[in-house]
Amino acid sequence: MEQRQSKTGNVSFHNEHPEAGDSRSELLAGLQRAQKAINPKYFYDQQGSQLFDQITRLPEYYPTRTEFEILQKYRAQISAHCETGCVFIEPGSGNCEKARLLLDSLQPSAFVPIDISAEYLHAAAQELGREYPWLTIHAVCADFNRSWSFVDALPEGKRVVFYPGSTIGNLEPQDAIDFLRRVRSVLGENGGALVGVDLHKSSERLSAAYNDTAGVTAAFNLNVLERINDLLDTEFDAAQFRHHAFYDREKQRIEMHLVSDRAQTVRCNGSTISFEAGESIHTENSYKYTLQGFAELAQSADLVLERSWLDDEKLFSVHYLSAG
Ligand code: SAH
Ligand code: AVI
Repeated sequence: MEQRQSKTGNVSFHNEHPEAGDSRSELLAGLQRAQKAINPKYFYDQQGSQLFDQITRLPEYYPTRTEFEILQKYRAQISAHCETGCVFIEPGSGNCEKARLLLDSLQPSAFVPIDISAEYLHAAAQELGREYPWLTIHAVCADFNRSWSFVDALPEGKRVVFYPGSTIGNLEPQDAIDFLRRVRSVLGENGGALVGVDLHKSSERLSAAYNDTAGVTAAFNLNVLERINDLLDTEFDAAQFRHHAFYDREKQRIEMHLVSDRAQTVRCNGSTISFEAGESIHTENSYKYTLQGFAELAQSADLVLERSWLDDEKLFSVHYLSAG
C-alpha cells in the first residue's frame, strides 16, 4: 500500500492515506481529553471493514437492508435524477455493494470509490473492475474530511456524489454541514448528491441495532483497541473493556463507548493513559434525523432537496440534492 498510484486494466488506485504521524497525534489528543474519544474512521482497517460487513447482515441492523430495498425499488427514478453518464463519486464506499445496484442503469463515465480502509478499498475496486469491464474506476484512499483535490483529475461531466449508509450520521451536525458544503463545491452547477440517511425511531429498535445478540457490533467496537495498539504502540487489553451503546433521544444519536471494567493504566510512548473503573472511550456517534431535520441540514449547506425516497416503514431515507 506504499505506492501512491497504480493501474490495472480499468481500475486506477490513488493513495492519499493520512500519514501515520498525523493519525498518532490525532488519536493521542483524543485519548488525553477529559472524555476520552476517538474519531470513528479508526474503526476501519481490514479487520474493521470486514466486521462492518458482518454488521450489515445482522437481523437487528436494519439500515443496510432497508436502503438496498429503497435503491432497488426506486432505481429508475433515482437514476433519472443522477443522469446516465455522470461521474459517480462515493465517499466511504466500503464494499461498493450499493453502487453496484445503480451501475447498469447509470452507466457512469467513471466511478470514484473513496475510502480510508486502503487494502479493503483496493480489493473491492479490483473485484468491481473485473465484474464491470466497461467501467472506468478511479479508487482513492483518503480521509473524505480532508482535501478533495483528486477531483481535478476526474473526467469532465456531471458529478454525482453518492453518500449512502447514513455515514453522514457519524459526523457531528456542524461537520455534516461542512462536509455537504465541500461536496457542493465539487459538484459544479448541474451536479447532485444522493445521500442515505437513517431516521429517528423508537429507542428500542435503535438500541437493538447497535447491541446485536451475536456480539458483532461489540467486536467491531473492541477491534479499535487493536488499531490503537498498532498505531500508538500501546498495550490496551480488549478483555478489560466492554462495548456500551445506547440511544440518547434528546441528542438523537446512538453513542458507542468502550468502558473500562476496572481502574487501569495503559503505557503509551513513555507516558501513560489512566482509566477509573467505569470510565469510557467515546468511539462513535450515529445521528438519526427527522425528514425536517435533514432538509434543514441540506439547506444550511446551500443544497436543494429535490426528492426523497423512503421504505414503507419509514425507517430509512435516500435524498437527491442539487447545487441549485
Ligand atoms: N457506503 C457503504 C459503507 C458504509 S460504512 C455502505 O453504505 O454500506 C462507512 C465507510 O466509510 C467505511 O467503508 C469506512 O472505511 C469509510 N470511512 C469512514 N470514515 C471515513 C473517512 N473519514 N474518510 C474516508 N472513508 C471513511
Ligand atoms: C457506517 N455507519 C453509518 C455505521 C452506523 O450505523 O453508524 C457504523 C456502525 N457502528 C456500529 N454499527 C454500525
